[in-house]
Amino acid sequence: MLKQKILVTAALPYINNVPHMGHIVGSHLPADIFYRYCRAKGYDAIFVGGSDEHGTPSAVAAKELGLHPQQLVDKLHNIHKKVYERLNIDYTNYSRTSNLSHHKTVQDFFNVINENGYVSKGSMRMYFCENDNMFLPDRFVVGTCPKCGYESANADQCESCASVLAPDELVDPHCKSCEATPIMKESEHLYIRLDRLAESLDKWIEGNKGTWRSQVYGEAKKWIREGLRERSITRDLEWGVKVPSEALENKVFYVWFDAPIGYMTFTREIGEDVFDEYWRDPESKIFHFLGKDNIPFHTVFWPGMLIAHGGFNLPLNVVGSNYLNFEGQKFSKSKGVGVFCYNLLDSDIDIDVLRSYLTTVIPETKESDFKWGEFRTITNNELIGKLGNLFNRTLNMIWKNFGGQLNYSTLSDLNGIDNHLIEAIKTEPLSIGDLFFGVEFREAYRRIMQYASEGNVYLHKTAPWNLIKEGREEEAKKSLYLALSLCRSLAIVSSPILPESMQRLWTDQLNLRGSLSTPGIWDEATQISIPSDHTINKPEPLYARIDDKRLEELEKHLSKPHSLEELVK
Ligand code: B3M
Ligand code: ZN
Repeated sequence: MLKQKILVTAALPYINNVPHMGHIVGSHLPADIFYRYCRAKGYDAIFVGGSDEHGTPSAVAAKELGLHPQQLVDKLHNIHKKVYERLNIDYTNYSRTSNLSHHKTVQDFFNVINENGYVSKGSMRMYFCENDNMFLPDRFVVGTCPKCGYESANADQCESCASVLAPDELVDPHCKSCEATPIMKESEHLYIRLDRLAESLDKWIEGNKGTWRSQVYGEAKKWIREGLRERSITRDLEWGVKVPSEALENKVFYVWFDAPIGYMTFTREIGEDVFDEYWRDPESKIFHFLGKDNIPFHTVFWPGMLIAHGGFNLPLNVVGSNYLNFEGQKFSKSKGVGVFCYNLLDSDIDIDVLRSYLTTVIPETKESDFKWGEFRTITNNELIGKLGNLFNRTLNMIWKNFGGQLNYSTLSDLNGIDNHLIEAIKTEPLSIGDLFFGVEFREAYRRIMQYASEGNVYLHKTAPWNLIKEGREEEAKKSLYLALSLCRSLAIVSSPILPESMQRLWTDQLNLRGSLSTPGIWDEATQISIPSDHTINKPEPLYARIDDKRLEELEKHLSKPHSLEELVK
């Protein structure tokens, strides 16, 4: 049987700053957990992403710093890459849109949709700053959002209400660099005929109603209902992917035209055959993970581009999330409100402890909040109190009373309590797996902790320490053997969230062979198969409890804002 192909992507972060915790919980982390699960389940999965280096976000930031955009993105790309590595985000390929291979892919893509009749040319009135003698696309101009009244909206999208704007819609616009009020000037541009794509897009969106999160479906439908118009796909900028000159001279593509094609480029960089397998074979499934403001681009514009091109798979699921706040406020670097990922690079924080907490605040449907107090509670009460505690108690008893070796295998004299645990081992990993595949990460986390609690209850009820004292050694061994089997199962099912510590437990303490990243390992979590003569190693606590002092230390270190100047020095 052919293995199911699954392509996982995380939204390509703009390279005008370092990653923000909101991006981590909104795309990179859930995509990583999902990918790790798919691989463990034995699907043929790959995970691609990269830096979104074009467009006005990086051009504006570079201008402010007096750098060429290329210099800025070179520095920042490296920082981004390191931060994702530090967080153990297991990209198969984390690349960048400034690669020449990407430019070529974008131009070829454009040529096809142009030939297919989905591109039109027209003249558009655009903001132009007479002072700076330049057109002011997207983030080169700020103004008031016509939809929600937010005063620092960018020309292509309002950060506050996530509305996508047409290039001339801002109220009271002014030039970002000199504050002057721009004039309107005619410029020739290319448009994608979304109006002609509306019907097929709507049909496709309807077909996904049951699969997508309801807010993602709702957002997509809202766009269709409001009526799709042609949208400009070019900009008067030097930084970006050049429009082929037969189509239009001296323009680059709009960053939201080139960026999603990056998912293709980065797959193709792995191999041409890999590209065909994941993008052309209709059996393959594509999952995009992204934040709230990226939803319209992934449910309407990007699929519209794919339909206009033809021959490629559309995403199966567009996993859009909501926003993350910080202690009840919006993240803000200028106000120093938040947790800033750059600080992870020189922090000794245990990444799995952080991933554990972050998983519980993935804003799957509603906005959520990063709270240091909760970080401590989740770590001490859930991660350590439930999971770590079960590992510790079980392994310590085996270590201290039996020298690490139970010499027990024939499961005999099973009673109701034993059978209950055996049943849980047979079924829970499958339910937890379904939650991961259904992108319900918070619920998966809760179920894992509940599964660990079953082990703690089992130990409490069977009380092997008493059995040992009473000389009922075989019964004590049976109880510890089953608890050990549960620990092994838990290591597998927790590994998508806690990859590093579970591997440490697996190798150093459980003394089991191989890697938890082995494709297909998942179903072993339902098996009770530890050999009777297996010997464990000396147990150690996996995680350190967080006390007041430690919490304060982490908070202080990770909340330090850094200016862009300092980062690109
Ligand atoms: N760069 C927006 C962002 O960083 C944008 C995503 C592109 S995904 C193709 O939030
Ligand atoms: Zn100006």
